[in-house]
Order: sequence, then structure tokens, then C-alpha cells
Amino acid sequence: MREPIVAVATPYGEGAIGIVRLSGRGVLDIVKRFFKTKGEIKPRYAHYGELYDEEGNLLDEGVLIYYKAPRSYTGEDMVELNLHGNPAILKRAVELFVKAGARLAEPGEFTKRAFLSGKLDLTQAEAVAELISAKTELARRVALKQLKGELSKLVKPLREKLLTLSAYLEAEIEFAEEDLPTLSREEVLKMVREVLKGVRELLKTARTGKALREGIKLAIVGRPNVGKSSLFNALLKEERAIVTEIAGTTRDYIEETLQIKGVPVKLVDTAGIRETEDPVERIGVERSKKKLEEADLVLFVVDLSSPLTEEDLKIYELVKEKEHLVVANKADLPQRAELEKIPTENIIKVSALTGEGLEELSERILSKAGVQLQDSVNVYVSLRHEELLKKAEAALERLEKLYKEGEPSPEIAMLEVREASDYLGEILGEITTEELLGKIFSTFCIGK
Ligand SMILES: Nc1nc2c(ncn2[C@@H]2O[C@H](COP(=O)(O)OP(=O)(O)OP(=O)(O)O)[C@@H](O)[C@H]2O)c(=O)[nH]1
Ligand SMILES: [Mg+2]
Repeated sequence: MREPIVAVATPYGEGAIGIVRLSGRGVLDIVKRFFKTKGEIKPRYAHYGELYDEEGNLLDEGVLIYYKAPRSYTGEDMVELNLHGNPAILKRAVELFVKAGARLAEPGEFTKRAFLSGKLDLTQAEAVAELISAKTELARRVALKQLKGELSKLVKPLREKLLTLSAYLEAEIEFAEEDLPTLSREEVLKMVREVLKGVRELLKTARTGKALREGIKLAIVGRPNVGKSSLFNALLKEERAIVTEIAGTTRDYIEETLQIKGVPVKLVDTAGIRETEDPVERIGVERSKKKLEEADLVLFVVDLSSPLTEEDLKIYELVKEKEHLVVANKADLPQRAELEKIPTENIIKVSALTGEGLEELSERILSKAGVQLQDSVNVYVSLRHEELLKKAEAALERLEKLYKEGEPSPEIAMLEVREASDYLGEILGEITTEELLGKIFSTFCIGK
């Protein structure tokens, strides 16, 4: 068992309950020095008691739960002390336990220990953080599936297939003279292709995975008065931004979050882009351009009811470099805009006033952002998984090529098999470095 660590596991602030968590060697003894209960403390029982400081002054009353190793979250001895949710009380409790020999936990250290004790694999440990930060019902569901091991269930068999293959190659290398069973070229190719197929299936989920975890950054841009703020409000279903018939109403950008079919979206309304002498508006226009740059997807709004202007076309020059949709707004009025002047397929007619076309716009936003939601898919890989899957894919493609072109030497084939299987192993955390773990767990908050 590792050295004892302690942290407050509940958010900072006032609450009915605040929890101090400890894990590691001797944590029950540490807590028992200050927390007095009647009778023997049994694992997994709630024990009412009183918390005293070093001088014997009563600090608080609360409930202690003791988890005996290995039946705990971290796999070590753990104590969770439920006190009143007052930051001053919790801070005092932590100080007492530190004086008694515990160390302050690092971010994610409890979950890291759970991983190190084999309670969770790395994809599951990552899912803990994702579950806590999930912004929508769908994101929560996906994180929970990963926590329950759904991603591992898909990756593990792929890696096992490669390990089997590598065992055959190993035998060929080691015992070349002996008459051991070997795999034919076709058999190897079949195995490699099966793994490749699985890897590619997972890679297909990466863009959706990113959208679910990070949200889609969506910027509404266009010249003044085309109805950007109206569209912003309509998508948000709330009168959030000021709308007037005066060009230049929106001076600064406004950000809000919403969800489209369970995918979190960060929507930003911007000031209309135009040449202007007004110093305040000029800053606003600069900010609009910055938001345009930062967006994953740009909604370029034009006014369908009036002829396109030079300004529209100039803004389009900026927009077209980005992933974008052209939103021809005010479709409730007669059309006077010559949309053919904007050379793109990505035009959609809507009316922010009547709501016409907004449903379709939502669909197009998701598909433009590469989001593919299917009921049959439970797992959406993260950026870290994607990078490793891509590297595994490349190694498998090289391997496939080797066997398509002839019978490669087992030594050479082995290199690629090892590489691919190591990358898959890194996803699961079966192969890790301290650096990698540091990177993953440092994104957690303390007490997790
Ligand atoms: N008929 C009609 N009018 C609309 C529609 N959308 C917006 N408008 C009107 O167009 C005018 C400008 O709307 P805003 O949403 O303020 O336009 P904006 O692009 O945000 O303008 P700036 O903030 O000045 O850049 C207002 O008078 C709106 O009522 C629409 O779909 N149909
Ligand atoms: Mg506006």
C-alpha cells in the first residue's frame, strides 16, 4: 500500500455535506486519532462520530465510512469522512490528517491509484473525469459506457489478436528449424485485416467523440443587420441578444451554450463586420474576425431579402477558408439575393423570425462538424485514443502491404505487429509511461 493521501472530495463552498477522503497505508489509524466513534469500526458501515482537534476541542460531528483494501475505489485502505460542508471545517480536518502523516493528494491521484491497482484500465480512468464534466445527457451516457469498459471491450480483442500473431512469429524466429505450426500468408492477412477493420471502425467515431467532449465551437458572422442576433436567439430559444433594425446593434460578441441532439455547442454571436470609423464598433469587428478564426464551424449569415453586397462577398473570402455553412436568413420575405454569387453547396435558407429551416440547419451543423450519432454505437474515442489508433492503423497498413507483396521475414513483420499492439496497449494503459499518466491525471481535479 502506498503512502497515505488526503483531499476534500466535494466542491469548494457551503453544502449540506463535505467529504474528506483518504487512501493508503494506515489511513484508518490517522483518522481515528481525531474522529471518535462508539465501538469498533467495521468496513463498509456508516459510523456516526465526533471530530476533535489536537487540543481536544470539538470541531464537527459526522459519519465515517471505512473501506478495507482491496475492496475500495483505489484498491487501498480508504476512509471517507462526511462532515458538514463548510470549507473551514474541511480545511481543518485535512490539516489534522496531514499533521498525522497523510500527504495532500495530487489532482486525480485517487483515480490514478485505482488504475495502478488494476481497478480500472486507462480508458475507464479517463472516463471518470469525462463523466464528471459531461455537459449533456448524451455525453454523460457515453462517458458512463466507457467507465463500464465498453471501449476496452472493443480494443482488447484487437490487441489480443495481434499478440497471438506475434506469438506465431516469435516461434518462427526462435525455432526456425523445428516443425512448428505456422500461419499461412492468407491467414496472417485475414488477421491483420480484421484488426485493421476494428481500428477503422473506432477511428470513425473520433469526430463525434471530440464534439461530445469539447463541444462544437460555432460562430455566427456576417455584415450588420442580416439577422445574426435573431438567429442566435432562435437557436438558443431565448431572447438573449439585443435585436433592432439598426445596423451595428451588436457591439461585442456574446457566447452561450446549447445542445443539438445531445451534442454540446458553444454558440457565439458577433458584431456585424463592416468598415467603420466608430472606434468602439471597430474593436467589435476585430473581435468578430477573431471569433471566426477560432470557430470549428462558421455560420455565415446573409440577408436573402436584399441583394448581396460587396461586404457580403468580402466576408465570404474570410469564411471560405473555414468549415462553414451559408445561412440565407429572412426566407419569409421575397428573395432578392443572388445566391449563385456565393460559389458553394453549403447554402441553407432559414427564417430566424418564423423558425423555418432551423431544424434542417441543426442537422447540417452536426453533419458539417462530422458528428455521426447512431443508437448502435456506444463508444466514441477521444483525441488521445484517435492519435494512437492512427499510429496503429499505419503500422497495420504497412504489415498488410508486406504480406500482400510476398512472404516477409518474420523479424520484419514482427516489428510492425509489435508497434501496432503497443499502440493499442497504450490506449488501455497496459503500456504506459510516468509521463503519460502525469499528463492524463493532471487534468483531473483534486479529490478525484
Ligand atoms: N423578416 C425577417 N426579419 C428578420 C429576420 N431575422 C432578423 N430580422 C430583422 O432584421 C433586423 C436585424 O436583425 P438582427 O438580428 O439585429 O441583425 P444582426 O445581424 O445581429 O445585426 P448587427 O448586430 O447590427 O450586426 C431586425 O429588425 C430583425 O427583426 C427574419 O428571418 N425575417
Ligand atoms: Mg446583432
